[in-house]
Amino acid sequence: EAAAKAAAHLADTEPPTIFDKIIDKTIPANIIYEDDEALAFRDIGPQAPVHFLVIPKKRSGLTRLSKATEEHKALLGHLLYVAQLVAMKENLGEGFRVCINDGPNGCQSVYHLHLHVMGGRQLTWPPG
Ligand code: DGP
Repeated sequence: EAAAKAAAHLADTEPPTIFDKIIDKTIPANIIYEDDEALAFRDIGPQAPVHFLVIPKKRSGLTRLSKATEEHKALLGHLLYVAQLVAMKENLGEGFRVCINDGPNGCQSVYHLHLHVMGGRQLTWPPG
């Protein structure tokens, strides 16, 4: 019963997104990293010479970062770890930026948690 409760707690209440089709490979994406839990692929509208997204393969209720619960802590850590792993593979040793847009004020457009990783040029601060 505890497991069922946990599953219900993590259930998605919002519809699937375009990222589900990228995960199941029914639409193409330039995938640059994949493991059991995470996928990284190049953003369709790059804002820097290198711009990729890191997403969980199972959304697990994480339509947006603000939906995170205790159960998501290990996955969140893993996504951040993958972000730097792939950044290093992409030769971003001079520096890069990791960004998560949350909700309307954060300009989030796809409701499946994703980390933006951008680099390959001098980035400016603050972002708009
Ligand atoms: P956000 O605004 O943080 O929700 O960013 C969503 C990002 O997803 C945006 O930078 C563009 C990217 N994106 C949307 N649809 C696709 C797609 O079909 N393929 C790829 N590669 N990226 C996509």
